Order: sequence, then C-alpha cells, then structure tokens
Amino acid sequence: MPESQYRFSVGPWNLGRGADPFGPPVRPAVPFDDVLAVAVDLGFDGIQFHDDDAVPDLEDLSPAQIVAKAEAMRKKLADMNLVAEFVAPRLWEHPHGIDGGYTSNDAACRKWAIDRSKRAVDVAMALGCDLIVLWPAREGTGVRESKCPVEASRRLVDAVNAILGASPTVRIAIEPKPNEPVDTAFIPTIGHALALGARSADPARVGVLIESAHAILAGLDPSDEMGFALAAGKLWSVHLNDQNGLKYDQDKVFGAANLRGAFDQVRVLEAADYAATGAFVGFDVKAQRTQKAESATAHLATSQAVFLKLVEKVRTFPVNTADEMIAQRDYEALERLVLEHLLG
Ligand code: GLO
Ligand code: MG
Repeated sequence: MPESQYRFSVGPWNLGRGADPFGPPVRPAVPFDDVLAVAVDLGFDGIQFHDDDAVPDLEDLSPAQIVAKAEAMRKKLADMNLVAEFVAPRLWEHPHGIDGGYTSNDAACRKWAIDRSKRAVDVAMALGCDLIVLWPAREGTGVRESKCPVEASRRLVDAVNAILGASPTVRIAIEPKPNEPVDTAFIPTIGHALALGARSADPARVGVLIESAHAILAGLDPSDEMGFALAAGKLWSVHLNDQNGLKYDQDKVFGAANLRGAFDQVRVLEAADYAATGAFVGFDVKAQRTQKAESATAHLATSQAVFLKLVEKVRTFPVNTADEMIAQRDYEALERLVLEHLLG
C-alpha cells in the first residue's frame, strides 16, 4: 500500500453565508480573509475559488483589471503559504445564467457564459493554477421540453472547446450533479462528464471532479464513480461529503451518513494512490444551520479527521485475510471482516 500524504483544500462557500434557502442568515457571513485563516489553522494548503470569490464584481472590471486583482490575490495566498487549487466560473447566480449558461436558449446569454468562462481562465492563470472546475449547475431543465438535449450536448462540447482554446495549458475538471438547482441536468454522472471530455478538441485536458453527494443523488456509489475515473487517470479533484439518501443536497460531514461508504471512497483513493498525483482532497461540506458562529468550522475539522482515520483504517485493513476469503469466494466472511475492522 502506498503511504502518500494528502493535501486538503476548501472553498469560501464551505464556511458560508450563514443561511439556508428557507430563512435569513443565522450567523454573520465569514469574511474571505477569515476563510484563509481557517484553512491555515486546519493545515489545508489549497483554496478553491469561484471566479468572483477571487475577483469580486469581476463583471464590472476590464480583463486587465481582473488579471491585476487576481495577481494580488495570488500574492495574498503566497504570503500565507496557500495555493489556488481551481477556479469555477459562477454562471448560476448571474441574471444572464437564469436559463443556464452554455445551454441557455438565448444566444446572447450563451455568449456571455463563454466570455465569462474565458475570464475565469484568466483568473486561474493569474492565480497560478491551471484547473477550471465546471459545475454545470443550470445546464439542464425544469421543463424538459424547454431545451433539446441533442443541441444542449453539442453546445456543451462547444463551451468546453472554447475554454480549452483560451489557454494552451488550462485543464478542465467537470463536476457532474444530476439535479438541483435544475430538475434534470444534462451532465448527471461521471460517465457523462468523461464522454463530454472525450468529444472535446483536447480530451487529455478534460477530467472530472467527483462529489460524493452528487453520486449518491444519482443513485450511484461514489467509490465506484471514483474508481471509474481513477482507472482513466481522470480524477483531478474530489468534493468529499455525505448525503442521507435522495433529498435536498445536504453537504454533510464526510462519513456522517454512511461511514462504510466513506471508507470505500478512501479505499479507492488509496488503491490508485490518488495523493501521489498531487490532486487535492476538498471537502464540500456546510455547517448546520443550528451551529453557533464561534464553532461553525467544526464540519471541516470533523471531515478531515474522519478522512484521516479512514486512511488509517484502509492502511491497517487485513488484506491477506481478505484475499484468502476472496479466493474462497466467502464474501460473507469478507463482509464481517470489513464490519469488524470498521467497528475497531
Ligand atoms: C453544488 C456544488 C458546488 C460546486 C462549487 C464549485 O452542489 O457542489 O458547491 O462544487 O460551486 O463549482
Ligand atoms: Mg461540489
């Protein structure tokens, strides 16, 4: 078993605005500089950005001003020994993104989405990172007949190509999610994301980011989704978290709903020596609404602690015993071995 060290990352949205969709904020929003301080405290060295987390109000700035602000952000990070992991164009909050960006029915909005994504590439390059994350949030429908899925799929390829064309070195990690905020998304699973990348102008520069909860919402096993992407050398980031069945997107602490499922995710990351690729382990988790402001970072600390304990569980798993059981096709014995190992 490899014993590589993991690198951890977090985005400002994981400390949050202190609100859920059903009421006003219950805690003050965490200022960006405090996010960086929390990351340092937790021993995380990667920061994940939406384009406008890195450069607020970028829609009102010229391309040169955007680059200057992103360069200043890079310096701020470097002063704290932090690096930018990725930049994600936040298309889903802007009025032009109401009907989706790349698959909007409005040609002007599609153009806006591509232009904004190219600006996100500029931001990434100025931050010193080459990774763009595409979460196709509203690239789908609420009313299925409102868009043609064939046309939408072609438009998504065109968008990926436009982003690849913005820089010879930029890479794209597609983060699929089957629903929310849309009813049905055009890129719901890793298979779809990888197929989209394969149809692009430069498949070598298109990979995936897997979020545990998104796989669960698609009715899939996150560890198998990860295994599929790892086998293809395409797992370029993860958003570990948890999800208690098919309900709203919960962004629970890693392992909180299904500890064995979390063990299996760590197991597959270990099996493929994900850490040695240099890719980060991100936790896309949110604090509970009930949490008081002074301890509203516990969800991140707990996710990391659970992850590291599960790394130990994977590294101490009695592999030889398991192999004998597998050779005997005694999977009931294997089941017990796994459960007793997890119970400690
Ligand atoms: C929401 C997504 C979201 C993205 C982030 C980066 O369900 O998981 O948190 O990961 O905006 O694009
Ligand atoms: Mg995510």
